[in-house]
Amino acid sequence: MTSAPRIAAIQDISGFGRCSMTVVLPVLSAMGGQCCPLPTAYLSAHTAFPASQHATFLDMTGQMAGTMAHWAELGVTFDAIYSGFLGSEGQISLIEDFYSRFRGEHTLVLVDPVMGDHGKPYRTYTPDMCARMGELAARADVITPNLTEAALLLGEPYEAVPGDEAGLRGWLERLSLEGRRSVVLTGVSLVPGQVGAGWFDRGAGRAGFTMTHQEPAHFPGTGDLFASVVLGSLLRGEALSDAARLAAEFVQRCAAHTLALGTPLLEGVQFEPLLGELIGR
Ligand code: PXL
Repeated sequence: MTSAPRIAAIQDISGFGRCSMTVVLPVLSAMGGQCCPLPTAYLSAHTAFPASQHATFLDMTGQMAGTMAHWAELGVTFDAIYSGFLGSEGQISLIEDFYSRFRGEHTLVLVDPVMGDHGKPYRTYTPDMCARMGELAARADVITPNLTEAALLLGEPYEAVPGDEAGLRGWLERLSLEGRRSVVLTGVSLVPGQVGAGWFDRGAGRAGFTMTHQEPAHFPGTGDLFASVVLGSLLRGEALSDAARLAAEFVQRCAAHTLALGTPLLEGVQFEPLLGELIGR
């Protein structure tokens, strides 16, 4: 009996604004995975929308331990455990418990250490929470930080982000924790007009870069789209460098498509019409 790779998706659900669970689920399904959602929080909309007295945030920490116990009772096993935006610091200990129960010899643990962007932490991420995120990420097989998150993980100021290839290779190696984990660093730009990712593959013991055309806009949720494609690709047995290239190119095409359609940037990229490109490759 062969079945689709099964992924525990530990993410928030944002009701409006494509990001986290509403991106992770369709992308991983299109790529042939079976996603089991473990929601961390329900928000009326992602936090990049302007603050509003009507914005809701339902912390779902209270559901997590019971869900894990039920899944353990059902004998569920996972090929991957993928976490992203977290609702509270307490959830990090619960994810560590999740690893203790469900991380098998062949389970791929991907931590997208979602903490901030453009040099600033998201408004719900306290310094203590960022420190704990670093501890969680230390246990991952693969991490997918953006440059802001990479600086936070390395304890460097954002201004220290290297602008050249040699400096970025140095950061990739430091982020790999002496080659113990693989890294895909997003939002990297080496030449004007191009953006992409730097990667360190712990299996191959080497680093490299994949670049695409830089679209003239920034959309929330593209980090989640990127990390989901990387995971889907790795679960199909593709190399990390190929996974990074597929993700960078797919995100670029979704951004270009969305810009052509002209919908509001805060709604995220319109990946839906392009999902077919990810199926059965
Ligand atoms: O894409 C990261 C993300 C996920 N979930 C929520 C967010 C953000 C980024 O702003 O607000 C709720």
